[in-house]
Amino acid sequence: MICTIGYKHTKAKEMQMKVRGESMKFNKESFKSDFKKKIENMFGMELNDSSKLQKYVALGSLIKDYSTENWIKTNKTYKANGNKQVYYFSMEFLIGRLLKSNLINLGIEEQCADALKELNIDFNELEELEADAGLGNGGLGRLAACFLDSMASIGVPGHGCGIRYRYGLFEQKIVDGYQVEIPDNWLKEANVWETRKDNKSIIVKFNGNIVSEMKNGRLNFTHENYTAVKAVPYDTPVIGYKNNTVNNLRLWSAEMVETEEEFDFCGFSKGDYGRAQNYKSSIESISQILYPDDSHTEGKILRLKQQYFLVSAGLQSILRSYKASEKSIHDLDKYVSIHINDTHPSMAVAELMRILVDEDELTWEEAWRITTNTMSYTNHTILSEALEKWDINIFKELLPRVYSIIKEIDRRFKDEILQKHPNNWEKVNSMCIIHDGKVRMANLAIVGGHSVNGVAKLHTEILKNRELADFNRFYPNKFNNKTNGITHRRWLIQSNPKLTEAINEAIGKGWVKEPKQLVSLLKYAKNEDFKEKVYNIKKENKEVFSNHVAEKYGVKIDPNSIFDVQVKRLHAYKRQAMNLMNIVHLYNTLKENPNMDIVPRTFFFGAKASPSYYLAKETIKLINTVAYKINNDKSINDKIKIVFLENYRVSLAERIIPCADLSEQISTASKEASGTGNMKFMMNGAVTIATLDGANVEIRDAVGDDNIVTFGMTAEEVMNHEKYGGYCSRDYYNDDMRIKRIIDGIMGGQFGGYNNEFNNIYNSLINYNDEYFVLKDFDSYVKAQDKVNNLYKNRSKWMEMSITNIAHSGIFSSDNTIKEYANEIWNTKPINIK
Ligand code: 26Q
Repeated sequence: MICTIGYKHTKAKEMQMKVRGESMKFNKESFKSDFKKKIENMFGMELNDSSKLQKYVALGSLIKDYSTENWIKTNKTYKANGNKQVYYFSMEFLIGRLLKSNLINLGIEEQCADALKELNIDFNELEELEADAGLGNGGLGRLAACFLDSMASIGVPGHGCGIRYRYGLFEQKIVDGYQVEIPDNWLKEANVWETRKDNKSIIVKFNGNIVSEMKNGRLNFTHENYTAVKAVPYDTPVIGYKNNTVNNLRLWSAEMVETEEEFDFCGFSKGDYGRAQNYKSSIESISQILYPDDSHTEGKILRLKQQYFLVSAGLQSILRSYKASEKSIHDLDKYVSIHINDTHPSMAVAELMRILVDEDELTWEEAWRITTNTMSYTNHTILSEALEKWDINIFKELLPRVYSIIKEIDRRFKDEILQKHPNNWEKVNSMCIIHDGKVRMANLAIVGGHSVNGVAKLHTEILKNRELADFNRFYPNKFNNKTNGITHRRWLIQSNPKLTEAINEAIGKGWVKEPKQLVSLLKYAKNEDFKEKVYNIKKENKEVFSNHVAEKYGVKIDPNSIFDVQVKRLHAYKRQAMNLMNIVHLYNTLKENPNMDIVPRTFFFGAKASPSYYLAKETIKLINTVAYKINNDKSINDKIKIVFLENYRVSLAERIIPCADLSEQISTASKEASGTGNMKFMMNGAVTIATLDGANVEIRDAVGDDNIVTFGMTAEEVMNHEKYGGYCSRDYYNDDMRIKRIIDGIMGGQFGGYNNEFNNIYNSLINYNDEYFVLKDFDSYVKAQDKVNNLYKNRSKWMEMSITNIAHSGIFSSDNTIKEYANEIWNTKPINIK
């Protein structure tokens, strides 16, 4: 369905005033009439004749209308006041759905739901029609989305800049236990939130060659014979929470240049139309798909094209509007901050240099001052296989001018190193940008900006003291920590309305604007009535979800069982396999002793595996294989069940997290930079079973040892083993009868599966010496799980833990994180939109 959005709706202006209570009050009646008119205008029919999809589209479009006036006003205010603007450059924005969160942020959710009810429309049904905007892989992409929500809600002038992928992260189907990937056609229906801005298109240039010539004593560079790609922006309003602020998310789509004018500009003559047509599909492919990988860098040319496409379109567009303001280009860093989300957009450093030097004719030194003051970079990983490196030959050919600029940055940087450390080539090799035939993107991002931050205290310490220690010594003031956060609006208010209400009744609503106030809930952590209330809310949530599981998966689960949840991308370091080993161990024990006194448990997994990551896919198959056997084994009296949740995504996270009793955060210490799921679970009253990794450490510090169950090696121990050896996983297999039985059982067909089906898992655990210390941590994990079982038996104690977790979760609101970014990195202040 194609949808045209006529947002110049005079009614919208009126409504905007009503929403803000400026003249008449927003009320159900006016909303109903707006809604009916919207259906008539968009579809030429009456409400009663419209389909559910049409109702959803009209509703979304109406809500967008309500935000339009403030969107314009916000923009105008920023321009008039000359406020510093932040641009968050990210290859991923994992947004999910916007209908409900926009209603909540506009403060009209209840009235709209009531009004729809009166019209006999089920709001929840319409909500389900919105496709998740799955333009991200996992944590990094979701963080970008939480940050947008927080920037707008605090009033920080901050905007997203990304790619409008035609297909988001693949849809996962489980067929016979295997993951099958289906293209995510999220734009099949209408995307009601976006506005295409043709008139703001940008030309991005690839390939070709560079000609240099002396002009007025200055060497000028011209790009010739390039391939031109038109970048067309699609803007989505980012609505702040009841504060009139509407920021912008600008996503770029790659298109073929079409008009004769554009065509000439691109260096084709008219007769070349045929040749040019051949480029069409290759050009459009740039914004066609999101790379479904969250840790390996494959070095694919198309990915490099995507990165430059984003960076060049984004920067050109920012500079175009900056120049229109008539401010001096020399002051750019006073008015603009560009934040680089991991190394993926780190070419922004070189691209800004190119624009300032080649187009604005600044000196190299002045351009460098501006660039480094403008750019800042967040590192999200220490996994070496995830550090981006591009082959110089690929780079040179695709981006000749950008490559020569990187070479010059690198040359000057090497000089600087040698000046500080004469003849120290080891230092040069460790820090320089171009090395061993590759461009090291992290090095470019570190050298080219004024700030490098990690995403949790532990992670930042590891960066400073180990992975990037040379850089930290070289730039002692550049490195800093910004612990991740999550938006409590989506992850509590929106996804768990009953818990929200209980909190409001107990401590009032102050926490909504100031999430740290949740700590007042501590007063209720020992209050038996409140515990009972929170317990019952969790139980109701679990009941609803149990019905869904019965319907969708045909598995009957007990809402009174412990809901033990591990949902996140599938990766060896996240150790879903260890979770599964514990389940198999429990099963083996139960088979021997069916009357064993354990609280019934339902183990939930949800995870997508990168399509080329065989070990991860095999792990999914193993989980499903074990699940099938255990779920159908009557002899264990339904004590344990396993549910693999298909197609884990933002909207599914919103449903399962409020049901969780236990949050599984069991990565090998030092490997998970932060984690953000851990924070979402905690905020919804789950107790965490965790290694001391990423932000788990900060969660432990906040709630205290009595309110979290930790186990396993420390990061220090892991890193020492990595450095000095001394671990032999085969010994654990031979010496621990539980481990031997589990692995032999799986490999010997105890659960089914064809011969050698789980060889990759076996090899990684035994023959390749278990890189992620699964067997080494197994015993302490089993003990921790046993502790959970005992704790849960004491409901009063458990609920005290649960409430204590909710109470301390306020510090993990991304509002706090964004305030720190704004103060300490971007040097920008929140603005009040009247
Ligand atoms: C790179 C090159 C080619 C293709 C794909 C990629 C790629 C894409 C996505 C590499 C990495 C990612 C995503 C990484 C990610 O999500 N990291 C997570 O970031 C979270 C937010 O900071 C942290 O909480 C998690 O700990 C971290 O794993």
